[in-house]
Amino acid sequence: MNDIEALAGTLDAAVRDARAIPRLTDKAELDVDAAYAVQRAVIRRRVARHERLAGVKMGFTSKAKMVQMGVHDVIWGLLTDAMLIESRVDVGRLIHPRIEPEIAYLIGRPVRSAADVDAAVAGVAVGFEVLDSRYEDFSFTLPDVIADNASAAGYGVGAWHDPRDVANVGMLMEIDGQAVQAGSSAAILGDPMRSLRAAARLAGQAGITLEPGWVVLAGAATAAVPLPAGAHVRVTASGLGSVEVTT
Ligand code: OOG
Ligand code: MG
Repeated sequence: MNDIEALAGTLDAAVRDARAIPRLTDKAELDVDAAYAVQRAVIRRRVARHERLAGVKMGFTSKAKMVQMGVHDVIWGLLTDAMLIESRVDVGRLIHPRIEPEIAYLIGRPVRSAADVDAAVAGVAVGFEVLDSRYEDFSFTLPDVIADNASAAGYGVGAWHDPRDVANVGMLMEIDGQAVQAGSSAAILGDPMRSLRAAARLAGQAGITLEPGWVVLAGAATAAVPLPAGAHVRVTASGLGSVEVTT
């Protein structure tokens, strides 16, 4: 087994056991390219367990997230169907979950490069992402978080709307009726469409086609907050309605 597979196995076990591990970079030398190779190997393990690829998530596309996590480059990861949250998520199976508000795009036609993507958008929705870093203290370097599939744990989307300009819509996240984060979609690279184009470019460069039915999460507009058990979370984006999840 080479290092990439061994590191992927460590991360995959951390997900399945819901147990935090030390950062990979504490022991291994890991550059960004190797980190994406580990991420792909983690995903291959999930696919081997019959999970299906369901989309792409972008990370650190807003200042709020970069500042919160101390990481200053845009990253991406892959979503699988097993990560989709319909209305409830069992946080007992996660290590130290957080939740954040997202703008989600629905892909309607195969996208092989950024040039294809504008015409391929079939819908836009408000969404949320549940994050769960597999690292102790939710603390990592850039290669660590890339290898860990950008902390992806789960995601949910509200009703799809016809493609429209969402460059600057107000976003609100409430837990048990209390506002915990508020912001604008403009925090996402000035316009979440820019993040979608970046997703198409990065996936294309990696030889991954965005398939019809896939979801692209453009990245959180605000910092993430801890997601406790017994919580009711609502994320609203003006003009896009809201999406709710209980724990
Ligand atoms: C990494 C994932 C970042 C986003 O929307 O910016 C992300 C993390 O914060 O643990 O999903
Ligand atoms: Mg996110």
